[in-house]
Formats: sequence, C-alpha cells, structure tokens
Amino acid sequence: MDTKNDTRKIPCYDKLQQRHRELLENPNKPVVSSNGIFTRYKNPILTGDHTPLEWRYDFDIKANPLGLERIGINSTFNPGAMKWKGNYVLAVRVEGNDRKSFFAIAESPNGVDNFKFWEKPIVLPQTEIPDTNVYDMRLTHHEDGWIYGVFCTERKDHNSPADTTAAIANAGIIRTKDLLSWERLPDLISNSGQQRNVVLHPEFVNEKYALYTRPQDGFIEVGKGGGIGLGYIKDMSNPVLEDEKIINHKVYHTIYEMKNGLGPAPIKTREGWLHLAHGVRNTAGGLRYTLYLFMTALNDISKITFQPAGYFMAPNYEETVGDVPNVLFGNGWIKNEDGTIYIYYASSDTRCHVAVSSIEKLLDYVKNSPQDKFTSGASVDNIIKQIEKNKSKK
Ligand code: M1P
Repeated sequence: MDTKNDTRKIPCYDKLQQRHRELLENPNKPVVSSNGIFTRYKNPILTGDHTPLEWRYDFDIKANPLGLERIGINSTFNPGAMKWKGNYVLAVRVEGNDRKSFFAIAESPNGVDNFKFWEKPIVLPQTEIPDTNVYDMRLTHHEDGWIYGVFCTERKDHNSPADTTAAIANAGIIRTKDLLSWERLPDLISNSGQQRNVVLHPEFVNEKYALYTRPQDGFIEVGKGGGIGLGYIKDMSNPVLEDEKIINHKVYHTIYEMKNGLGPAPIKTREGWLHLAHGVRNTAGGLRYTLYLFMTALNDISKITFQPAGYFMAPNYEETVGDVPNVLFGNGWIKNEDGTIYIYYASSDTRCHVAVSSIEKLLDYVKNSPQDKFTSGASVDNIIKQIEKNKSKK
C-alpha cells in the first residue's frame, strides 16, 4: 500500500492522543502560599511528556507496526520567557534521552497552564565550530528592536583529548524579530576561560550593550571567577566584552558560597533594576541550587542597592527530586501590565514550573527583609529585634 495514503493508525494512537491532550489541558491551581511573597502553582507547566507526540512517534504503521516511541524526550527545563502577541512564550531547554539539549518554544494564553510546544524545535544556525550541546537561553527584548537569545554553548575541550568529560562553555548569541527565523552572531569574546549564565541587559548603557556574565576557570568550577560579572559590548556583531567586573560576589557561608549566576534579564522598576539569580552551595548530598533576588540602581547598574539574606525560593520536597537533585534554576520571568510577575523556573533539571508574585511584593521583600551580616550571632540579633518590636503590637 502507498504509505502516504495508508490511513491505518499505529497501536494505541487514539489513547496516546487523548492522554496527551488531557495532560496539556489540565487546569493548574495556585498552592496556598506559606510566606505571602509568591504563590507556587501545583502542577509542573511542562515536562518531557508535554512535547508533541509527532516529535517522538513514527505514525507510519508500516515503519512502526508496534507503535513504539522512537525518540525519547528526557526533560524540559530552564526556560527563557517573554510576552509575545498577548501570550506567554517560553524558550525551553528540551533534553532528549540522548542527553543533547535544544530549544523549543512553548506558548500559553494565561501563563499558568495550557502550554503547547510550537510544531518544530528551533533550528539553531551554527558558527564555524558547531555546538555540541546548547542550553539555558535568556530572552531579552532589547531597546535596539531585536529579541536576543543568549545561551550556553558547550564543546569538547581539545586541550584534554583523553578526558571524555572535559568541555568548554561559552555564550552563544542569536537574534530574531519573529521568534521563527534566528540569526546567529559570533559567540561572546571575553578574557575568561569559560562563560555561563550570560544575560543581555535590555537597555543601552552609555550607548553600549551591557551583559551580565559568570566567568569561570573550568567547566563546573568557577575557580577565580568570583561571581556575577558585568561587561560591555560596542557591537553585537563583534561581541568583544570590555571592562568585565564582578558586581555580585560569591561569599563564604552563604547560599551562593560556591557559585552564582544571573537568571533572566532584570526587570526595571521605579526603585531600581530587580534581579533574579541562582546561588549554589555544596552539601554532603551534593550541590544545592536556590534562587535569590537583589536590586541595582537605576543610574548605575553595577551598584547593588538591596539584597536580602538567603534564598527567595528553594526546592520544596517534590522539586528536590529529578536528574540533578536539589536544584531550582530560574532564567525566565514576565512582568504583566497589572504589575504581576510570573516567575518561570525548573526543578532538579527535569521540569518547568511557574510561581506568581507582583512588583509590589518583590520590592517590599527586597527592601525590607534583613540583609546578610554573615554570622549566626547577627542573624539572632535580627530575630531579637523583630521580637522586641512585635511586643508593642500585642
Ligand atoms: O545542574 C544545575 C545547573 O548547572 C549549570 O548551572 P551553573 O553553571 O550555574 O552551575 C547549568 O548546566 C544549568 O543548566 C543546570 O540547571
């Protein structure tokens, strides 16, 4: 029979379609918030099972008479985010069973459920040296009119040919005006051995592009790379990073003791630029990634004005489980006209979630939560002060 006109379905086709539809259309619900600062939503908004069946199954009954999945998708995580034509779009890191990750756009009308992937993943144009793996795209709608995607590109470190795990990470850069056709620009040129978590600031600063960086000596270890950096580029077509300086240092005995990295591009508020970042510390059970917030001055984006002590969000019990346990990573958020903020984050390198807050709440949190004074004694002082203050309120 002519394969094209063969209308027979692979086994379980209808069941597969129905289950997939039910998963995608499952309504999400807010979870009662414990601290008032943000509200988590109950269901993950995207998992590997949300990816289109057409990506995973060969529907040709002759080629796939048993109806088996041909291309497995392991996980969906670390999405960049933006509002696009009134909808919420995510540039998701999708990882196949083959460990390669790639980007695909998923879109929802309300930002909390009904996320659907566009028909095809993004076909990333290559530079002269092809990417081996790509991940963690930050979307920035820059005032120059372009939408930039800055992501991590990873390639084999040929200086260590015998070490099959040795890799080099750098920032890859693409841009678009329609989220459909992407122009690849050269990779970031910086003085650091490696770069990850590079994010483009949405406005020009002294007529230059400003980029947040995370210089590092090795692939996993940041080494001398002391935290979140800030540098400048004159021309995105020749992205040579100048004047890179660390603006948010890693510090002993904090949640960002081992390394940190900026999440999405910062949000401009009347009181400063609001930043979401991740901090990493080591534990007997492995690395622990939590999310924290800080603010920088409107007239000097290198100056931190507020940074509450500790984390803003840490993995809850269910979120601690996954491919890389005990990880929250957030590189996408969307500010709505009404001041609500949708924070898109991933848990344990496995699935995507949303939590909702507002500009008003986040500014209050950032400005009025105690800053870290770096000793247990100083933390106790903060609690004692609050107890004393509360006595007059009884
Ligand atoms: O596995 C946790 C995260 O590790 C890396 O982030 P960082 O460079 O800040 O340590 C990235 O691979 C990230 O994708 C991943 O979620």
